[in-house]
Formats: sequence, structure tokens, C-alpha cells
Amino acid sequence: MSLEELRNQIDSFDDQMLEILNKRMDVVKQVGELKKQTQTVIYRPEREKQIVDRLAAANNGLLNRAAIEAIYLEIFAVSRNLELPERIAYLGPEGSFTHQAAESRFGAMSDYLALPNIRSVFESVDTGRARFGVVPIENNLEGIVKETIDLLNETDLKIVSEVVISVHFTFATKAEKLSDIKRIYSKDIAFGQCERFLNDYFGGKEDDFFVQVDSTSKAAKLAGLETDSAAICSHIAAKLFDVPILFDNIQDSAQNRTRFFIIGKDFINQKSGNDKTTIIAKLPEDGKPGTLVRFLQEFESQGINLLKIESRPVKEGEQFNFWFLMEFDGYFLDESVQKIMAKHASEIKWLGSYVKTI
Ligand code: PRE
Repeated sequence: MSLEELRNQIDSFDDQMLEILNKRMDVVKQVGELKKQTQTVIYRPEREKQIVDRLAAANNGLLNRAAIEAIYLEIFAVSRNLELPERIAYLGPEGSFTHQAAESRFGAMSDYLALPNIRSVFESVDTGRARFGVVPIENNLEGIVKETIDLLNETDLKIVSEVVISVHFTFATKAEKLSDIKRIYSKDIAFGQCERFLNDYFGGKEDDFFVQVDSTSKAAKLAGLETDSAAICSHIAAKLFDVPILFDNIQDSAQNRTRFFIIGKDFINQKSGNDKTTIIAKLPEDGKPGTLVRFLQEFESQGINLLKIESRPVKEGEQFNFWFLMEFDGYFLDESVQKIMAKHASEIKWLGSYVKTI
């Protein structure tokens, strides 16, 4: 078949897809109106997961699960915007990995607000300026983001869902050839995490060849203004500032992953069947030995799999007291979880039950 004939076939499928997508959006709009009447929330991560799971299981074509998910996340984002335009606040700057995490969940159509620190993301969601916020919670190489868990303790916001993204660095430049490059912009930790690549391609360069800037987004912005410089930055930042990507995945370790929380106000997910729950536990400081051990044993006897426990200082009084952020498998209304939550009602703050992605 000729290229023209093949393209005609593609055009015809595109026409059909557009027609069906518009039909889908008609129904979505009705869902939106129903939700407005009943004052229910638009974003339903567990329903989105159910749709992707069903399609991936039923699929017998060329698309794999990741491809189906990528296409549908964009469709859901468009759907949600049709139901009610939503503003998403995230830890900026534009082009940061948090921006990438936000876009991976809310698509290209949402209204985004880049904020300078984690506290301002919490505040914008708390005051209703944004419907959802996206903040980092932990990195598998660097550990927990203390500011995020302290703010979960301080505020009444809830965890809506978790997003995990692999931290991939790209090498982007407007230079025609590597030998035209006179400087590389990036952030200190990004230089550190791409050492092997830099040695292979730019070993022996003077120190001033490597220019440290505040963020990898800024690096991309600067590299976009010059034809003799380059940036080590995120994929999204290179795209945002129109800097062609020469090499992708240049980091030394393939295992660099960051987990983010999507936070919201007054938000309760429905049970998906594969859920994780996050709580804060403030156990009595009565000086008796074994308080924490006994508390943890209750999870074992209820058959609940604990996933994480992090301690944080109370920061009040002169004692060295702690509270704990805990995560475990299960949904907060599960009988086993309810037994523990009811028994320790005054000691536990529930932060959310959401679809488990890792
Ligand atoms: C829909 C859109 C947004 C929700 O996050 C989940 C699903 C969809 O496009 O399928 C529809 C919808 O609002 C719903 O089923 O509750």
C-alpha cells in the first residue's frame, strides 16, 4: 500500500476516534452536571484506575498498558476540565520534577500554578486557590521530605493519591556539535548524579565549563538563549524552553525515583481494592516501656502489612518527644484498620487512603 493510502486509513480512523471521543465527552459532561447537583468531587483516581485496568486486561492489540495509561490520563484530564476546570498548584519552578509529576496526572489541559515552596502549595489548597497540590514526599536515594510530612501534621489537608516518577536527566542544547559547547548549566545535585556521562563526554574541561544555577529549569532556560551552551535538566524543562534533547537518561543510577503526593481539601477516595493508608500516630508519652512495640504489634495481629514508619520531633516543650508517620496496606474503612483507628481515636490522625502505585 502506498504512503498516501496508509495515511488515508489513518485519517479515517482519526475521524472515528474524534467522533467517539466527543460522544464520550457528552456523557462526561452529564456526569459533571450530576456531580454538581450532588456536590460530589470530580477527581476519582480509583475510577480512573478501574478504567485503565479494565482496558489493559481486555486489550489484544499493539498498545501495552503504559501506552493505554498515557492516552487515558490525557483523556481523563480533558474530561475533568470539561466537568469543572481545576487549578493545580505544585512546587515550582516550571519544568521541575514536581511539575512533571503534576502533568503526568493532570495532563496538558489543566491550569497550573508554580509556587516557590512546599508551604505555599499547602496554603493555596487550604484557601481554595487551587483544587489540588503536588508536593514531593520522598526520594529513594535522599529519603523523606521532612517539610511535607510536617505540613501534613500541621494542616487538615488529605492525601488524594501518590505519583512515582523516575528522575531522568536529559542533556539539551541548541549547539550543532558537542565541540561547539562552551558551558553546561545545571544544579549541583544534577551535576553530581550525571558524573559518569560528564566524564565520558566532557572529561578534562575546566571547572568554569560547568555553571551551577538554582534549578535545572533555570539551566534549560539559559541554554535556550544561547547556541554554545547546554543544560542538564528534566525532559519537561527542555521541552518547555524549546531546547533540543541530545541525550536522554544520562544519570548514573537508573534507580533514582521520587514519590509525590497529590493533596486536597475534604477529600475521601472510594475503596479501589488495592489501597494504601497514611496516618500520623501520636502515642502517649507516659514513660512506660514498650508503647510503640505494642502499637506496632496490633498491626501484625490484625494482619495489616506496614509499609513505612518515620519519626518526627514534636517541637513543643523541652522533652525529646516524637510522633510517627505510618503507612500500611488497606483502606481506612476496612474492619481491621477500623479496629486500630477506633481504639486509638485520639492518637491517630488519618491522612488519606488512596490507590497504591508502589
Ligand atoms: C471520569 C472523569 C474524571 C474522574 O476522575 C473519573 C472518571 C472519566 O473521564 O471517565 C468520569 C467521572 O467523572 C466519573 O466517572 O466519576
